[in-house]
Amino acid sequence: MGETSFTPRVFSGIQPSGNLTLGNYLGAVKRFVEMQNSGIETIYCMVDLHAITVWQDPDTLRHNTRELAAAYIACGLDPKKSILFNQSQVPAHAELGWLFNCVARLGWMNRMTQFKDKAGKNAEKMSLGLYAYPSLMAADILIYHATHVPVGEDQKQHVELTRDIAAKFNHDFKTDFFPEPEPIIDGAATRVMSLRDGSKKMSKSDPSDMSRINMTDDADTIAKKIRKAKTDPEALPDNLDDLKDRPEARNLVNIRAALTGQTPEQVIAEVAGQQFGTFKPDLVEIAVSHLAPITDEMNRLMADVGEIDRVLGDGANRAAEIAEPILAKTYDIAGMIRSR
Ligand code: AQP
Repeated sequence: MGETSFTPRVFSGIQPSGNLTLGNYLGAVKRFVEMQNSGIETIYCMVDLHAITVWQDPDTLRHNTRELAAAYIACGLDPKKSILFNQSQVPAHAELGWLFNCVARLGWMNRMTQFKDKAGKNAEKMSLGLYAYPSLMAADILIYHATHVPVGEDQKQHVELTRDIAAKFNHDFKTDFFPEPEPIIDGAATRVMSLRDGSKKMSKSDPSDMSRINMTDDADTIAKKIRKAKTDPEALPDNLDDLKDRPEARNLVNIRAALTGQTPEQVIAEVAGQQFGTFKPDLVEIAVSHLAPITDEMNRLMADVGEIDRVLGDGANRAAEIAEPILAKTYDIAGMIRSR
């Protein structure tokens, strides 16, 4: 990790906007666990305020937030080592988000590709919150003075915008109060693609359930989805360059590499010459043996939602202890009187 004068601290979050996918797991949660286990201070959030930038049924949102918490823990996040909580329980996120709405420029927001992807041709009908999403994300990170943000490839632009917001705040108020955090994007699966279309990323909100593997899928469902994953009739080559124009094949190689802890180069050396009729059943076995214990543990944890809520409440208290003094200082820098 790069040099900074701030104490290293990791923050990241995931939206409880649907089933956690294999993409979220390999691109984000698996990396969250590695960072936690490296001994650095880690804060991980279920970003429910971000989820409501598109419609969420309230009961489903509650369920998805708890299920995401269960997934975090089942994947190896330990509430004693990492701070785990849902965003709306720490109001400082929304408060700093408002201040940052007044720092970020419209032109910056207009360049955000995620808004364009999600809004498509319907930008006029989208919520104002979806447009301002990156500004709240900057607040999520900077309210903890986080220095490192593990994310998948698709979130790189938002972390870069966070750096721009920190730099502009520091410049406007002649301070060095906020760090400029670094995105941490590495590993074999920084962008897991849809199983149905190698040009689209795997996503919780894709209308096709066959496009993704959910962390709640059972072994038969995982097998069916991998068996039906779009591929091509060619055998696998002996080097990655030859997969350049075969995005679906490259995606499955990357998934196998991320699940086994190998590099894609090592995988291709192992599977060179295989047809998908051989490669896919092996991948099913690898995926099921890796994911089944996580799914079982999630189901066990979800049987006691009271305990999950207790973990989230405890995490929120610990998060607020860090966030509140940073918010108070930010208000002070910006000239707001705090006399209560
Ligand atoms: N396909 C992916 N491959 C690798 N990483 C991914 N991430 C998301 N999709 C992939 C990473 O997961 C983290 C959480 O993402 P999020 O919930 O904040 O929102 P997102 O990036 O918009 O993810 P989804 O699954 O596509 O959610 P919806 O459909 O609700 O928008 C981030 O670190 C992200 O990079």
